[in-house]
Amino acid sequence: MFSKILIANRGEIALRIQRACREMGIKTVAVHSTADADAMHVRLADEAVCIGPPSSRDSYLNVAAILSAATITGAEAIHPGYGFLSENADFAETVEAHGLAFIGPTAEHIRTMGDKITAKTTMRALGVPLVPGSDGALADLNMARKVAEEIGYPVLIKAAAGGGGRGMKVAQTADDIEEAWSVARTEARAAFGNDEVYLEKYLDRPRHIELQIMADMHGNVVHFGERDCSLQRRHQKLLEEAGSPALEPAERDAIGATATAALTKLGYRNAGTLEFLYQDGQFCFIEMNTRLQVEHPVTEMVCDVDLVREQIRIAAGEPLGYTQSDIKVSGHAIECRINAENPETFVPNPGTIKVFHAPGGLGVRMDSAIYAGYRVPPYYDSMIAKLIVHAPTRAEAISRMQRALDECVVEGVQTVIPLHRKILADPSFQKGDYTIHWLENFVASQTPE
Ligand code: MV4
Repeated sequence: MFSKILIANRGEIALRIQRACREMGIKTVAVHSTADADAMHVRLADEAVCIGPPSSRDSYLNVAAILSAATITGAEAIHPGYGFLSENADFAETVEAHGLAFIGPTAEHIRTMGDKITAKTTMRALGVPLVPGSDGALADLNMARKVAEEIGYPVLIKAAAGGGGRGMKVAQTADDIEEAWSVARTEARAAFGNDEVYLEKYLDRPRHIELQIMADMHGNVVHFGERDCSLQRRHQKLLEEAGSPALEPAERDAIGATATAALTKLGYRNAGTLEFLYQDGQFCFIEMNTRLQVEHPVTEMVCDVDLVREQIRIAAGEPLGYTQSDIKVSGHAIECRINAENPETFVPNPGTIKVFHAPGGLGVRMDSAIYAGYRVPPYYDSMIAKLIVHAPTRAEAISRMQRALDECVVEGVQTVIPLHRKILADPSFQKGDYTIHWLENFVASQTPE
């Protein structure tokens, strides 16, 4: 097992990883920008190294500075957290070339899944169900027309280098295809420097359901059930649940068996998430995330597992030590992301936290790196806390989350807590009756001109 790990991240996820390390008797190295000198992840680490100025590009994305910090502190492994360098194949490769363990998949698997076309081609060959669409990249507009005619409109043109909704255009009818083709390509070239695009049947009211996978380096692959992440606005998730209110346990078992068989054949290792669109009882794979995700705690709560501990054990070469039948999904978990934003306009609202009181009690977990007096810097993501609850049933989890939000006090910056209260009180949310479009419509209905 490692004796020292460098955590190449900040905020709540840096603390989350430190907690796992501490329980495993592993020393931690924090890295930080000058803007984060007073951050909790710096205070609580065994050692801390300043790696650059506030801009992420010069600090949390500064590969040379991070590797130097690992070398001078004698760290044996690097955990990238989420965001920043977590899905950068070149970084993973460089870390390993320096003789350190990258706590994540191989650079090759990160690269494969980073290209959405290669990801789909790979998953198709492994028997994972996909959205009907082009078999690989579109060579030209004529090919786009031909595939669209075959599968039927509406269709969606997506960037191979995409993800997060950028470089994506719908064509409702054949009249729109030329425009969608050229706009998607132009956006993709501008955003990613790669104008390769592909085409899919447009699903009009799907849910976003993702499956948590964990694979060791000895050929063992398991899944920890699904998360429903449909409640998002402009591709920013706001509230996530495990399990999905739309799934029967038998559907989970079936897609889980397909996914674990596929990743076993692929030789995948460490944590991964398969993203599906789920509509009319069908799962359609769209993308794979090769990192630990923000919303991993809801899975931890229902499966009673420490996913970061598992990642670290796997990276150190340990076998999983259990099989799929040992994993039970029990009860229901909900996560509310607490962002320092105006709850109506979503404009970030950095500033000093004047008062902070974290909720507690049975089945309540608050993952956060804020404290009273902490200054939320303007340079990074606006998420300042994740409030997670676990209860025997979904209805009880909703009540528990409402109670926990009532206990939560954050003064000094605006937060999205008032929006969470409204969502949790809404009858269609309470029925679990929502798609990926629900939140945008809900927000619009709450703010009449
Ligand atoms: C889709 C889709 C409908 N049909 N693909 C958006 C981001 C990218 N990860 C995939 N996305 C979508 N792909 C087909 N064939 C709708 C979306 C989509 C979406 C997906 C998941 C969560 C939120 C979303 C919001 C808008 C659109």
